[in-house]
Order: sequence, then C-alpha cells, then structure tokens
Amino acid sequence: MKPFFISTPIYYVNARPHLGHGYTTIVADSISRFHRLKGDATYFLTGTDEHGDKIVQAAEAAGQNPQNYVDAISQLFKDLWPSLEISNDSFIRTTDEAHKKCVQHVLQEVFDKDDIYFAEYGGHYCFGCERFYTDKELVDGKCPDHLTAPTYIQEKNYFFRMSKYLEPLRRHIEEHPEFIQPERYRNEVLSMLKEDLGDLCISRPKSRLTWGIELPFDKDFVTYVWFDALINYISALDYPNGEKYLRYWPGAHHLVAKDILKPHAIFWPTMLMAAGIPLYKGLRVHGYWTVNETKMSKSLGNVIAPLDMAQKYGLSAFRYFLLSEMSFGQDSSFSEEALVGRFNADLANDLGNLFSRTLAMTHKYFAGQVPECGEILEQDREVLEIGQTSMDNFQTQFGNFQFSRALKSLWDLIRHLNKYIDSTAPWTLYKNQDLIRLGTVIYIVLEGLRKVAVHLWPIMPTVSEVMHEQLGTKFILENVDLETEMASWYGLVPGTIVANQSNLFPRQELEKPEDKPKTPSKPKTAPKPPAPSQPDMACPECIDFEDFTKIDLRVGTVISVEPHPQADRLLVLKVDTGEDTLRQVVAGIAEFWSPENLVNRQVIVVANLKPRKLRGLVSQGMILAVKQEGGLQLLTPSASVLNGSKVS
Ligand code: ME8
Repeated sequence: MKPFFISTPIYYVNARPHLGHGYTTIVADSISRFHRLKGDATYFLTGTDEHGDKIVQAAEAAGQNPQNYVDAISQLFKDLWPSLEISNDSFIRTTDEAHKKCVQHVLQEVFDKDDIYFAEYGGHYCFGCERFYTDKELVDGKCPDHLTAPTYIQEKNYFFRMSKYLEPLRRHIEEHPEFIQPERYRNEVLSMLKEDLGDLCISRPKSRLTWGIELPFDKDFVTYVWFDALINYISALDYPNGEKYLRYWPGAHHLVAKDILKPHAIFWPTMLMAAGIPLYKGLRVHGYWTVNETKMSKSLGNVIAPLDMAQKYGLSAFRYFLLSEMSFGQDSSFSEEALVGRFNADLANDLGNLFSRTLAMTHKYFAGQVPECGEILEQDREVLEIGQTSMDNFQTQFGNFQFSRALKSLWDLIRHLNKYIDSTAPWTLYKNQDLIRLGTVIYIVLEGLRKVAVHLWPIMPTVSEVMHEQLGTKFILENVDLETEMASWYGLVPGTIVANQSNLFPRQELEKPEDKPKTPSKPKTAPKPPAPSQPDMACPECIDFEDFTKIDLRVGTVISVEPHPQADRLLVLKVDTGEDTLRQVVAGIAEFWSPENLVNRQVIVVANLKPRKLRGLVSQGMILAVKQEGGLQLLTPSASVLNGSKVS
C-alpha cells in the first residue's frame, strides 16, 4: 500500500474557526478520502497551534489564563470538524506533552550538530505572523499580510543556522518540480531563495515570554513559534521511532494557504535537513477566500462561519461549492449568490434531476428493478467512452489537487447522461414496447450514476452513500476499485430494487433582503409609447429596439406537468416565475417531452402574452423552444438563476 499523509496547518487558537480554516480542512479531508478510495495507506492530521505571544495576548483580552483559554478554543476546532464530515485520524495540540518532548528532542539534535547558536539580533517583528521581516519584505514599512507596522525587537536569542541549508534546498526544489505546487508558488520560493535569507531566530527569553516550550539546552529560553509549530507534523506521528512515522512520513504532503508559504517551503525543509529527517514529498498551496471581493475581517463583520453556511445550505452543497468554485492556487470570492447558483445548476438541475427521473423511470417501466443491459449500440458506446474519459480525468486532476477541473470532468459524464436520456427518449421506447432497448438505456444511466456516486464520495460522503443506497447498493470503501470503475460498466446487478423517489438536492432560493419585492419588478410608470418608427430601407423587416423591449421574457422553473385532458399534443405546465402564484402555461410539446423530464427545469416564459384558452384551459404565456429535426429543445439559462429574472 502506498503511503499518503496529508496535514492542514495547525490553526492558531486566538480566534474562532472561519471559512478559510474550513476550506483547508475540507480540502484535506477530500484528498485523504480520495487516497483511501485508491487504496493508499492514508493518514490525515489537523490540530491547533497554542503557544506564542499572540495567544497570550488573546487570553489576556479574554480575561483568562493561557491554558484555560487554549483548551476552550482548541475544543471549538475539534468539535467543529465532525459536523463538516472531517475524517481526521488525529488532532494534535502543541500543548500536548508528547509534542513538547518531540520538539525538545529535535532541538537537542540540531544543537548537538552545532546548527543552533546564541547571538544578539535586532529586527522588525510581526506578532501576527510571529516572525521577523527583512526590510525588503515590508511594504511601506508594514507587514504585507497584516498591514500593521512591525515592532523593532533587539535581544539575545538562539538562532538556527538556516543559511547552511538554503543552497541544498534550492537544488532540491529545482530537481523536484512536484515538491512545491502550484508552479507559481514554486517560482515564488525560488525567487525568495535568491535573497540573503540569513538564519532563523528560534527562541524567546523567558523574561519576556513563558508560554512556549523550554529549550533543552537553556532553561531561560522557550522556543520561537515556528520551531515549535512545524514539528507537529512529525510529533503527531510519534517521531523518531513511532510506527506511524515510519509508515506514513515517506508519503508526507502539507496543505497550506499562501500566507505561510515561507515557513513551510523554507524554514521547515531546512529544519528537516539539519535534523537528518527526509524531506516531505509535497507542499500544496492554495489562495485566499475573500468575501464579496473583500478581505474577511472581524472589523468589517464579514467573517464567514463554515458551520453557518453548512447549516443554511446543507453540508454537501457547501463542500461541493468550496471545491468547485476555487481554482486551487488562486484567490476566490465567496458569495451566497454564487453558492446558490452553483447548487441549483450543478446539483439540483444536472445531478439531482437526472437521478430522480432515472429512478422514477426504473419504477415506471421496470417495477423498480435494475433491468438487464442488452446489446450495446453506437449511441451507448459513446456514453461509455465519455464516462471513461471523464473518470480518468477526474482521477488524475483530483490527485493533482485540481479540484475544480476534476469536478468539471465528472460533470461531463453527468451532463452527457442527461443528453443521452433526451436523445434515446425512453418514454418513446416504452410506448413502442421496445423493452430490451429501454432496459439497456436505463441500465447504462443507472450504472453511470453509480459511478458518479463512487467518485463523489471524497467530496460529499453522505450524498454518495445515500445515492448508493437509493441505487440498491451499499458503499463499502474496501470494495471500491477505481481502475475497475473506469474499465467496466457492469457494476450494478440486474434485478436490484432501486428507491422509487429521491430528492437529493431540493432547489434553493437565496434569502432576499426584505426590501426586495419577490415578484418581478414592474415599471413604476407606464412605459412611454415608442416613437413612430421610420421604415429602414436597409432592413425593411427589422423591428425597432423599443418593439423588442415590449416582450417581457422571464425565467421560470417548471413545478408540475399534467397531460391536457382534451388534447394529446398539449401539456399543462405550472411554472414558478417568481410571482405570488404559479403560472399555468399550456404548451404543444407532449410529442417531444414527457412530464417527468420537464419538472425542475428552468425555462424562458413570454410573461406578458395576452392569456388565451387552448382547448378549454387558460394559458398565461408561452415557453421558448427550438424545433429541429428529431426533437424540440427548450431554451434555458446556462446556469441556474432566480425565478422571475428578466431575459434581455
Ligand atoms: O498560520 N482563505 O495559523 P492560522 C483561505 N498557526 N484559507 C485561509 C484563510 C483565507 N482567507 N485564512 C486562513 C497559522 N486560512 C499557524 C500555522 S502550521 C505549522 C502553523 C487557512 O490560524 C489557511 O490554511 O493563521 C492558512 O494557511 C491557515 O488558515 C492559517 O491559519
């Protein structure tokens, strides 16, 4: 079994967990679940960083002693993770006795090698980052991350001879492109290494700070925060002799955001070199979440609590959104509008609707039993090929931390399955009693959905397990073989009973501020009559723009569909166009669309068409469609939007 170890940063306990912490930990959880799916020996570590000046300051501000304070905040992190389906194997605290012992062990080894020395130093210290800044790194004299002026500190301290290891580190990074990724951060580190970085201050005199780990070779000093914090990655594995260390460290990967690139890309590997410990395999660096394009900050009151979002929109939607929205490595802006939009488009429309209508068809046509898969025709082979490419790309991209691309690849299969249903038209096969062909089509879609469920487990574990159950199977991690999933399309056993209904992702509406009317806004004053138009000699059939604007086109979602009692050709749709009541639209589309395929779809409605009766039933508008040989396509927005949105 290949080892795969993944860590998050250990989070400072000076504040409650927020969206950024939630993101990194959800990413680490997803990648560790992915490696478990692959059958790798996987270990996932997270925890809290509890020493240092700023923790003492936060405890003082809260009127507590440091130990009580860190116990309480660390517990908040620990309690949060299960509610976000975080499956960490252990939770380390830097105040754990075993951790302190391990730090002292490493310090002593490096000291014995003469790579730690005592000297006087003065420099610009940022308490937010808990490190000294060089003049060059400061922007307008301020820390670029915290935008605060650093404090000048001059005192005698212990230093780690980092400079000795910078050249070997540079060579290692050059020779191992996978060591730091994405590439932009690798380049950033290579350019940092061109500067004279000097040595690293690793201590504080006890006269100034006692809340740290005592140096084993000088009882008057405690260790400086990074030398303490970074060692958590091996202390949690019981370094030096622990079985876990021997088993998992060879597959070590660290996940961090760009704020702590330098400590992880430079301090940590040089510390490992000095201690004679093999380097980690990979550092993976992501960008920042901003909120509606602004930095999250307590003073702006825009700090997003991950649990609030998970409770409001559902955990699966939240996890899916974080992974699909952020392009790993780049900054991304969080907004509830974007979350709801993505939820409705990708989860409710594409996946949820496909899943529920396929189960409904299995019940309608085969009494709920998975049918036999008959002869594979060209049209089916195309699905199998698209499925294979989609899973192959997903697996490669997910493994490379390209989460949003991986999900797009998986959605290629989902969207193709939707198209496949539309083009094979199972309802027509049923009408013609072509049950063998119908069975093949339904089998292929059900099996495709089972494959989707397997691949979604790292991102949405509960949804994946529910999908398995509704397909009449059970998700058993040990039985999953990703290679077989790609190679064969016959995992589902014919005769298995599937659920008769499913509502994995009920559509979400964004909570609108009170002052926004729910109904589409109507012009406050009567529209001015258009100026009499002059005939245009170049285009006699053209209409004026004003004429076009007279047509009120709105987006609506089909809520229910009934056959027209008097006419086979007509369907009676109830459409939510954002008004107080549903609109009834009578449409001549029964020949092309079965009712179950219309429900939940967004359509474009001509909303100001004069109501008229069609075979006795009033139609309040019409829906837009394109008719071409062999079918009729409905117009729909490219992503889900609020009902009642104006089309222009
Ligand atoms: O730096 N967007 O702890 P920390 C995305 N204790 N991720 C964010 C984020 C944002 N806006 N804000 C924070 C420390 N994060 C040290 C680490 S490790 C040996 C010691 C996430 O509580 C991201 O993972 O300040 C970032 O690297 C981490 O929280 C910083 O957490």
